[in-house]
Amino acid sequence: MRQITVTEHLLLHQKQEPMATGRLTRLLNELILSAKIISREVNKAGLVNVLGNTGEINTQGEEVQRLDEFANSVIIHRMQRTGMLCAMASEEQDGLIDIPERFPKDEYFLVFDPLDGSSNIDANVSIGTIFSIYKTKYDLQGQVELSQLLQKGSEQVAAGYFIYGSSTMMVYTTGRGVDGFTLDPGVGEFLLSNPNIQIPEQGNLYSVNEAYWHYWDSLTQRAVSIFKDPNSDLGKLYSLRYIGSLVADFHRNLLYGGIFMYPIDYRDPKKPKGKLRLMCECAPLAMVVEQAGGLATDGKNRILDLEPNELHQRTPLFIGSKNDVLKVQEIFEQGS
Ligand code: AHM
Ligand code: MG
Repeated sequence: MRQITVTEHLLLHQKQEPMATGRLTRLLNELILSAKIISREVNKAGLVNVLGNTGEINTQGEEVQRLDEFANSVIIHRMQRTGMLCAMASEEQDGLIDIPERFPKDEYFLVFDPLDGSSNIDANVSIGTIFSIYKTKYDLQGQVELSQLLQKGSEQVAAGYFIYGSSTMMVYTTGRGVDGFTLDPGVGEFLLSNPNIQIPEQGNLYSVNEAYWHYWDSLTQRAVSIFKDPNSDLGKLYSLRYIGSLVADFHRNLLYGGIFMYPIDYRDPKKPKGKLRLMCECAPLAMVVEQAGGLATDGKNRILDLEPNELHQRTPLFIGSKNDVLKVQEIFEQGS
């Protein structure tokens, strides 16, 4: 059987869109190239001794590791010269990333997490790059204002992730379902391996960091308990799977069915909060999961309907199989 490459797939989709200009396709192709470069470095990290911390701290107070920096700069370097973007935002940088004057600009806005799960790098655990693309009202004239760029997730025109695991995969959506591609290292191409991914309506897996149990409120505790209650009306006992690497946890649950949860906790009683970032982590995965037939909420509201007030806004996240997410939502709604 002839294998379809991701580039062919993008072009096929582009042809089906009467208004398509090919710019989004070109943008995604450039992102794919960036991911191939990151994948190569991730794979050889152990060999060339680039593992380990730089000792620097990123804008959100976390330790930056060398592969994070590398992935961040590869994406910025390649994407800024596409002529398709008016700005970018990265989990690794506090403010907007401007497109230098010498490069042409256009109306797309790219938000990305260059290497999510980077605390797992040293242990050879799967990590990933998450991306989200918006169209903006940028008029090609003056400066881009942050307020022009902050949009809810339902406005995304494309979203997805690359996972660097036992193989490297790309999973993406442009709003017409979700497709998965596996990188064939021999030919250097992503080949269609998981067409039209559908998440099972109900899963067998729940994924959450239960160490925070005592820092959750009683509603959150009830929501998590339901998955380990063999007599719950979900009708079965679930298994716990938690890697601590969002892309890897999400990807597994997308394929096998299940729910991933990162609720608000009260480790700092004065500042209860969720950890994951709305724009560069939650919204793109929410678009993917909805396109695959699943759901994503913050407990009460659809993630894709949340209006961001700032680039690095955080939100609680409950994402995965439809029935599992609805169950959690029911508990939060009953409790309030
Ligand atoms: P990062 O972007 O700094 O790598 O942090 C995000 C990661 C996610 O990949 C993962 O789901 C989560 O942090 C795990 O957090 P915790 O260790 O609190 O369970
Ligand atoms: Mg992250």
